[in-house]
Amino acid sequence: MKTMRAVTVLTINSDRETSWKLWYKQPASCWEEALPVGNGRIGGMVHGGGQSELICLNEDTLWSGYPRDPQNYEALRHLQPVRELIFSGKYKEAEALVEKGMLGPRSEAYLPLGNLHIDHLGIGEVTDYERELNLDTGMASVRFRSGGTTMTREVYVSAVDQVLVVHIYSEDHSPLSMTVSLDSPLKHLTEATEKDGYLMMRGSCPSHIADNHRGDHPQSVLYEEGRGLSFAAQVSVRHEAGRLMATDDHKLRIEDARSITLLLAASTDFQGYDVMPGQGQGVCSTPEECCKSVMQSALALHDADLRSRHIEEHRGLFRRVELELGKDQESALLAEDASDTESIPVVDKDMMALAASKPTDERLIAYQAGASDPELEALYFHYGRYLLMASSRPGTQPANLQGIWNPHMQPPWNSNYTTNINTEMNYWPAEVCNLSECHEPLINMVQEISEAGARTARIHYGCNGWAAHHNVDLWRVTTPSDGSASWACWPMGGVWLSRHLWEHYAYTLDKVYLKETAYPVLKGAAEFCIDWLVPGPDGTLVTAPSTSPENMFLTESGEPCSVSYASTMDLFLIRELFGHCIEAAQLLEVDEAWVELLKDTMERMAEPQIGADGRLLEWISPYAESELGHRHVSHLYGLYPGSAITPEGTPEWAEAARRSLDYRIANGGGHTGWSCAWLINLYARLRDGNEAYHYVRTLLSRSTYPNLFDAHPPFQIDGNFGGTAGIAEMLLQSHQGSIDLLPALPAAWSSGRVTGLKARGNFTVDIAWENGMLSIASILAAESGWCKVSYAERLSISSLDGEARIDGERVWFEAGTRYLVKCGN
Ligand code: FUC
Repeated sequence: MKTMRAVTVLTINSDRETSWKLWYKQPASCWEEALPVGNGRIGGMVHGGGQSELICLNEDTLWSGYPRDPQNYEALRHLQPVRELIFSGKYKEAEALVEKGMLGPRSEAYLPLGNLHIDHLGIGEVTDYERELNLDTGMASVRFRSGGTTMTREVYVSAVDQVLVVHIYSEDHSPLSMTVSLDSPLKHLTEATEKDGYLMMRGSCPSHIADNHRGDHPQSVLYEEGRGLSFAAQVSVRHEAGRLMATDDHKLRIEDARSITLLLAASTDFQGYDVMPGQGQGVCSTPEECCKSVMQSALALHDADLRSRHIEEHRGLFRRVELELGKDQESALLAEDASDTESIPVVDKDMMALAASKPTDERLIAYQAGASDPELEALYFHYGRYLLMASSRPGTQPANLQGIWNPHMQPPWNSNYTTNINTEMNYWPAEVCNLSECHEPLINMVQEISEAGARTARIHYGCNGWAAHHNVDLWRVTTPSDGSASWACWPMGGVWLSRHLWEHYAYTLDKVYLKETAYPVLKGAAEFCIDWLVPGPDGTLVTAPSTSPENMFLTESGEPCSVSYASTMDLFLIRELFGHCIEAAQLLEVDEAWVELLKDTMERMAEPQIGADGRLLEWISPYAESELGHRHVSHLYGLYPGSAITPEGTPEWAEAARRSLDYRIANGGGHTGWSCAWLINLYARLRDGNEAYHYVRTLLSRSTYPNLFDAHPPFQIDGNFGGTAGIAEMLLQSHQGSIDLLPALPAAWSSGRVTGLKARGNFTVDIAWENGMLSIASILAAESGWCKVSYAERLSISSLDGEARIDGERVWFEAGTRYLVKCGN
């Protein structure tokens, strides 16, 4: 590497109006066609009907249940017998004993808040209909002609002012008349108040939602006085001209207004995972009071102010990243000319407009039929970022299985936090896609389950530290769920989640956060693991009982079984956690003796194995698998999201991982949305851009609803987030202590550019490429330090004003200085 002449990077100037929009020519005919809006706390699914609008509503603390003690005080009685059965090869008996004596209750469920209905009065035929979701403004809108005028409805949820806003107006101020109402599948009462022009819905949540898949539970939705959350939603109407009245059926009726703005506030009395509903010391005494106080502040703002405050805040996050995936080879040309100025390419607006000229659902259908549409792929990437912003913001609950959008009283898998892949996948894009603050709700939840999980570690397993299992809910349940050991018997939930606390540090380098927030949690998770590891049959330290999430092997007698010891995933997870703890302790200069204990434990631990056929084994022995194409690929954790396996550092393991992956897929693997999204990331880590791209295509064409929500099926949001992370991982990696540019660029994206991605070490990275080769990259460091930059070819690197300090393969990055990277000497 050597230096090159000074250059200037031009600002990228893409046409956001066309590139960041989902749009349709007809209203949603079902929930999976409606468009999501949200501020991390309040969610809406906008159906966009012409005469009647339906917005399905959510509030992120609206769950069934209450703080209860889910610990199974009998579990520990069975631990030693289970281990003895396992170590004597009696896996089936061990599994039966786990299921009989060591499990706990199911998690509670995330519930819908209700529906906002807007029914226009006196509207005739609707023509020239269009609706859209503009990712750049965070607004859904509907526009159509009726009765000689054009009507528009805009919907957004403001993170600044904590209200959902619906603004309705007609082009020529033709009079608007409509009724507005609220309802809910939960127990509720609605009141319409004419004087101040508002609706108030008050309701209560069930104390428990039971699994009723087989339809055999006569009381699967249980209400108990004093044992469920209370909630309220308030809609206030602001209208220009006209009249407002309350109707006998608890609606508001507005007649002949020039424009109408509806503001919706929502709240529950949730005040902490361990606080009994109604007994907290919150800012407001009731959910209704909360709504009123939020509403009062919002009503003090003019419509235009509410709108601009929302858009400004939204864009502050959304516009950090841009992406173009070579929609047209020529348009992505590096604008290099004879002058001394070099630039990252400017978007060709005409091409963009052409790509976006088809409605999103039609584009998706064409894509499913094999059309190439890299702009749709870029839109999908941005949609994942949008969805994270809309479902996870500082101070809110983390994104659950459905983000924050759920219309069901008994949602699939309780719409909970499933931590054996799904919850973590939701946050894979958070750091790399420059939405670090959206990671915060997950980090808070992990802190809380580290408190709750200390009891589980002690009561279930007699261990120090803290443990969580595969399901977590609003009440921070950390015990195993009921059901099959294949999912329930997995005390590694806390270990995987702890990775996210480390990653947040690795990207931000925030040492105060590391010391005060991350390290205590990581340490507690590691303390549990130290106690959980026991000598196995050959004397190495192993986990027992151990499962490989949801998969089963065949016992000698051919029976499917999930329980054995030292599953490959456990070994990768624990080693990685110990590694993070060692690094953190050394950075913070604490716990020297404990670091030695971790190192010694790692040396004594069992190692993942490679089988005779060259595949990375999923279990400690080469058992036959009961489902060859199982959707989970837990044993490949070390390849992604972990970084123990890399083609450069551990080529044998990388080859073994690839063989496992190929085999899994050849037998039908990757068949759910999230499973497919995982494959993108895994192949990206194997630096196989074309295979990774194959699964981008599969995800979009096979596992995506018309509103671009991920289809497990049914709707589950993890695939959206995993897909977004996978696209980023194809363009930039930083898990090996270096900034790796275009590590898995597929032939299909031969030219393009991305700006604003983050690399570990708090670097912001822009990359442009042409004909499959790096054209130019720009790297901006937030902190000064040495870092390697790598690419398939030799690179030259210089700061904008000249020289760069180079030491072997490393470059000195001066904080705040932009460095340019090009191919060549
Ligand atoms: C795990 C997966 C399922 C589903 C559920 C929410 O149990 O195996 O496919 O995603 O979580």
